[in-house]
Amino acid sequence: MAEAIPIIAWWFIDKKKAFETEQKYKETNKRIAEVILAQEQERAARQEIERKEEQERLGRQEAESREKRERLAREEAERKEELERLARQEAERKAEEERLAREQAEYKEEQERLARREAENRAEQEHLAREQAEQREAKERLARQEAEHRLEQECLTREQAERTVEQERVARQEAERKEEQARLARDLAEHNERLAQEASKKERYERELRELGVLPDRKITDADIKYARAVAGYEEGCINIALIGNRGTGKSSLINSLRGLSHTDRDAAEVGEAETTLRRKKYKDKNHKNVVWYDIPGSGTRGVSAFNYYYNNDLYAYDKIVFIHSKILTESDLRVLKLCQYRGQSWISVRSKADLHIWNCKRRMGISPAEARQCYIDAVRADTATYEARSENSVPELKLTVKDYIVSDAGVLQLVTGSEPSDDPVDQLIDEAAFLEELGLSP
Ligand SMILES: Nc1nc2c(ncn2[C@@H]2O[C@H](COP(=O)(O)OP(=O)(O)O)[C@@H](O)[C@H]2O)c(=O)[nH]1
Ligand SMILES: [Mg+2]
Repeated sequence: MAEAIPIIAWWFIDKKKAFETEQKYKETNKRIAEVILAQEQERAARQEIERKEEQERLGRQEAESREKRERLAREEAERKEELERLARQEAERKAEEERLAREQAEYKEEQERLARREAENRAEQEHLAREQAEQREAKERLARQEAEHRLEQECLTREQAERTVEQERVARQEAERKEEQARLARDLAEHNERLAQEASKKERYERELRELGVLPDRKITDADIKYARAVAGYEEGCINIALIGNRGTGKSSLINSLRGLSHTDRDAAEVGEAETTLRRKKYKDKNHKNVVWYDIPGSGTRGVSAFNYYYNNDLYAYDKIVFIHSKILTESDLRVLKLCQYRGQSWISVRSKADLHIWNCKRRMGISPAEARQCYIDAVRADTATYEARSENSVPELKLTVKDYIVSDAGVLQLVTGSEPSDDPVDQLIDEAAFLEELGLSP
């Protein structure tokens, strides 16, 4: 309770203070209201003055306003006019602007069109440039391709040419090889042919030699020759000439004529059909001191080989053999001559008794002596031609070239002694001069 007393005291104090404050406040408000009222009256009086001044001012203002309104009306009219003008101007300006805008738009459009054209042109140009570039590129590519192609072609051509050259070289080599082979084959064939020819020739040669009677074991030695010469009375430094031929062919008669002797001369050889001596006889020659004559009877016969006849009669001993015959040469006769040739011995063939044969010819054929002479010469020449034909198959070494000297003992004697020639064609000389020349006895 003690505590509640101060609180109530405080509460009364407070209440008193509030009351006093409110009283103060009411008095203030009353004074304020009085002041405000005085002020309000004063303000109303002032407002009345002001209202009168205002009315006056308003009257003035009204006049000014009227004046102003008239002025404004005027101004309004002017302004309207001005506005209209401006509107017109505006309209014109707008029209102008529109026109300008249109022009601008057109211009713009034109510009755009031009720009488009330009762009199109540019695009076109670019396109063209691209196309040109492409074309150029294509051209360059083509040119490159062409160059490559040309290069390739050149390369191919070169290769082709090289191939051709190579082929030609190979062909040439092949041809040369073939030619070489052919040449070798030819050489071989020729060689073989030569060998065959040589073999055949050797065979022929050996056969011919066999036919002649020349055998490998039968050789004529130097000693044989020396002995035969000693037996025959061979004279060194002279030409020792043997006349061979069958009996009765005229050997003895011809030796007499060659020595310049007639049959009746003391030194003359015995002549005649009856002469049967088979011995060899030697005759010296007074007219030709370097010649010695030998009369060798008989000749090769059918049963005796040429070699045997040649060997048996020591024919190898003489420097020259004169084969006398008065008819065509037989095979045996030719073999004897071949043997002389084989031995490298000098020989000649003489057809004797020309006068006798011509006279016989004249008588047998009933022709003139001159005709008979020519007829006989032709017949002998024809015979001579057959000798070569008959030895045609002989090897070259044994081929005979027979020159038959047609002579008569009288003709030879006439030449050797230098006696008068006969007018009778039967006795006229034929080969006598050539015969003597061949013997080295030219007058
Ligand atoms: N008409 C003629 N007869 C000749 C000739 N040669 C030789 N006779 C003859 O022929 C024969 C024989 O001659 P001969 O010389 O003894 O021959 P040989 O045996 O070879 O010696 C003889 O009667 C000769 O008179 C000639 O040239 N003319
Ligand atoms: Mg005789």
